[in-house]
Amino acid sequence: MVYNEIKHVLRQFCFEGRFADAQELLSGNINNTYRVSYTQADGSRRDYVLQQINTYVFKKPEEVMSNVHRVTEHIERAVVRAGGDVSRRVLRLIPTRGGLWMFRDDQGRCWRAYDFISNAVAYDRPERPEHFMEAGRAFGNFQKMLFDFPAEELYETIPNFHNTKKRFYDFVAAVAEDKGGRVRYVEKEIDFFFDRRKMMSQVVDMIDRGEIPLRVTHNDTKMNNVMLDSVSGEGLCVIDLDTVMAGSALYDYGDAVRFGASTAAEDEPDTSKIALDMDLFKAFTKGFVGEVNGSLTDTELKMLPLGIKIMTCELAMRFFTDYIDGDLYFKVRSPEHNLIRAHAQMKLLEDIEAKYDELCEITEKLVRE
Ligand code: GN1
Ligand code: MG
Repeated sequence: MVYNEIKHVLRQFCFEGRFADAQELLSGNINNTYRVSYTQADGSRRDYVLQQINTYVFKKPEEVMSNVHRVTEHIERAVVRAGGDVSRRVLRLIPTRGGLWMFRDDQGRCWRAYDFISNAVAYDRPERPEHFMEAGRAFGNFQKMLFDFPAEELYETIPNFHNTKKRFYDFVAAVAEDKGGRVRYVEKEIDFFFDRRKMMSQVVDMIDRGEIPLRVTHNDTKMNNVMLDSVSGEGLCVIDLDTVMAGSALYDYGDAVRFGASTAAEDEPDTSKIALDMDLFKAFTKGFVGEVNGSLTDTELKMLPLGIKIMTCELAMRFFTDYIDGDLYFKVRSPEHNLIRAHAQMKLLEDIEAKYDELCEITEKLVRE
């Protein structure tokens, strides 16, 4: 089955060896991802990642690939300078036989390929706090390696991606339009976002006033977007670079904590199981701050916990807006999936709000260490 979906694409890429096997990887919410294995002349296996880029989400896939190519090259140079292993510490694109980074098939579907990073795992949830500390180090290091990359040269692959003010207007417009006929059932949720409108816009306002800078950021820092060594657990490489563009360091930090320090999955239907795990929060913060301390400004370091609040609220509102729109953006497994996800993020946000002063105190302490 899987093979039938991708067989017309396989011969387009410079994969080495003889095709052996393909399997779909299901953890992403946006692109379709496959792991493909090739048998080498000496009998060993070499694996690649093949992805179909979601062009509803990424309207200009060539620009996505240009960003990914430039950023991975930049990181590769940094890894070489630091004497690291480039086969494991940076994503490496596989070109098409025509020498491009993307193949567009005759149905207009866009494909790209990477080397698969061997003996490494992308966890959906940290199994131990050390895993999450390593993720923090990996995302912090990712930012550090890109501090000298000119942010303004990157394309904005999804315009206004973390512009929470614009996201709020989109939410209001979706409610007014009520495409899916679902609004009358969700009045409480609507109030929830109106109550947090001011809170959500704080980072956008600080950027506009020049109080914090735009940097090259990842913008989708889920724990499963970082590969850890399967034996040592060491953070190796950040993946899923489609949304790398100019953004705020607070958002990268905040989105990672939102996802990885939650006690339950992003779509846990039983909200009583959802809270922010303080040990995981501390572990990530320690790893992240250890890398970026001295590079981020004092204001950025101080405001890190605000990033957690805003990213959680933004995603709750994005899931909710997509539910109202009739599920156009995120892949869903049931008609209520987006609403369940929104409720889960709303519960998580309430817990973050209750713990906020403590989050700020701990962060300040870790910054001073
Ligand atoms: C999407 O592609 P994936 O699953 O890593 C989304 C993120 C959300 C996330 C929530 C391009 O990420 O913004 O935080 O789902 N990516 C895009 O799980 O919208
Ligand atoms: Mg991903």
